[in-house]
Amino acid sequence: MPSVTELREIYEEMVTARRYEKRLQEEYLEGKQPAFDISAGPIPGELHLAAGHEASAAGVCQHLRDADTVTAPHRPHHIAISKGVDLNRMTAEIFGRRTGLSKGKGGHMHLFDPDVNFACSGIIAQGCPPAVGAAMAAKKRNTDEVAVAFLGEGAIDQGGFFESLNLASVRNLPVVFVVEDNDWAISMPKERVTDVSNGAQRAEGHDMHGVRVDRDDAVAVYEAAAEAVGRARDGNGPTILEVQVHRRMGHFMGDAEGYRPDEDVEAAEMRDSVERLAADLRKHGVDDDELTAIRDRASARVEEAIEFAKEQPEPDPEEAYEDVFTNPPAGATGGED
Ligand SMILES: Cc1ncc(C[n+]2csc(CCOP(=O)(O)OP(=O)(O)O)c2C)c(N)n1
Repeated sequence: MPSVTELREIYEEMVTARRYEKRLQEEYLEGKQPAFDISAGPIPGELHLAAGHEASAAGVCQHLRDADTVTAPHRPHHIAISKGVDLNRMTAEIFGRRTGLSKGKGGHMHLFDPDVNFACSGIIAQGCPPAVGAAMAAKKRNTDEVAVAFLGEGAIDQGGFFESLNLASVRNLPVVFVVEDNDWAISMPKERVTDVSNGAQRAEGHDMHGVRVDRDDAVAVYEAAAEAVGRARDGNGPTILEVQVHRRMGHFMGDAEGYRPDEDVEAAEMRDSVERLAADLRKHGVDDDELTAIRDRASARVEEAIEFAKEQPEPDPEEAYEDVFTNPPAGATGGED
């Protein structure tokens, strides 16, 4: 069971992530309407929000240190916040600014912060092999560092996931695969793609541990993650930890969600893990004034990051081909064939 201090920290991270995304949503919509123009406004491109997923990241990352590695998928903000990614530089990246984490060239699905060993990618399940690599490196260096790969339930039939499970298992690596099960992969409901409703069962085929937290509850996640991360840190191998979460919004901003029954959206809204944790904190004697103070602190941090991002310079067009692969390579004068 987390201490009350830890519960407060988890709550603050979850509130920060929820507030952050609310503000991103507002900024994102600027200039994009009435006809949805994805290239317009201060945040061009796609935006995948994670409202309803916060409990999984906050509960897991409470057990992690800066030196531990985390990889995240295309819905990364809550995970980045819980891992301690620099919020100002992350926001500058999302706004496409030169001082962003990837110099404004990656956008919201390509956030890299080597200071806290965080990376994400828009290619689903792509974070699994690098997490296994980081775990292998940690083991070879004789550290007790661990790696955690976050992915969605829609990504767990990808080949890279199975290859990662196999290598993690056969080498007994310190890695945890955290599957955020929100029941949807864009417009595809989970029951249409798999008969295995408990994704953690895939661990059995690889002779490793698997556990599913079937409620969107930061405390339950914290407890399951304590075991999974502890097992990895103690040299006892990998785990699949699947967590039931709820996608409170569309797959991406601008998704009209015509495929999704109203009851499903309403159910997601009813099961709010942030409110659930606030209720837990009240039971532990944390009063409303303190909860308000936590929320105010989170809001102030978010506003500071948004303001910071807006003040940052745009990248110089001449830098477009720096730090990226080019074909032919920049400066090449041509070859034989
Ligand atoms: C290899 C690959 N195939 C297809 C896509 C397109 N795609 C983007 S998100 C997504 C669904 C992801 O669902 P899930 O993993 O459950 O995550 P969620 O979006 O629900 O958080 C797909 C198929 C992709 N990004 N990468």
